[in-house]
Amino acid sequence: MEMLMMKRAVFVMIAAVAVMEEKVLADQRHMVGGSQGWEESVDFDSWASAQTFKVGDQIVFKYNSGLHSVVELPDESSYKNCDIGNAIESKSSGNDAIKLTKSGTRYFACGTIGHCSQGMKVKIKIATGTASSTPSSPSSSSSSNSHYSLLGCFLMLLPFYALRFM
Ligand SMILES: [Cu+2]
Repeated sequence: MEMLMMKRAVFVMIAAVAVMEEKVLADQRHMVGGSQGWEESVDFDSWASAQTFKVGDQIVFKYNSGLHSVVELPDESSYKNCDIGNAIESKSSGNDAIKLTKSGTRYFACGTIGHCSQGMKVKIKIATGTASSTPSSPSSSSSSNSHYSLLGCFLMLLPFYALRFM
């Protein structure tokens, strides 16, 4: 009876590790502004600084399409000055997913008059590979992937070692 429960516990631990690993490696979707979404009252600077954006991830803008929109601005100065007229892309469905296809910085703002200057804008800094990898080194993403897998194997073996001493 006890043995069965232990086996179950081990199985659950292995499953948890597998799920964790999946989460680390999979491309992520970032809901801009968190649960509040694309809204004037959100502090997008602090939202963005708590996120790690990497190539392959998506950012999703959810908002009331009658009130807001999403425009992408080409550079830092357009972003600072809220030059909506310089927009290189605009979306207005109310549920817009944008794929981060390469590293670098991208600038987004609301296209509604006055909203950008009220703070409805966000700067997305996209890292190459995972957070800890150094940009410009092409092998970095694969090496960090194998690092995670090694960690996963180690964690999977742990419960077996623990069982021996029970
Ligand atoms: Cu707006």
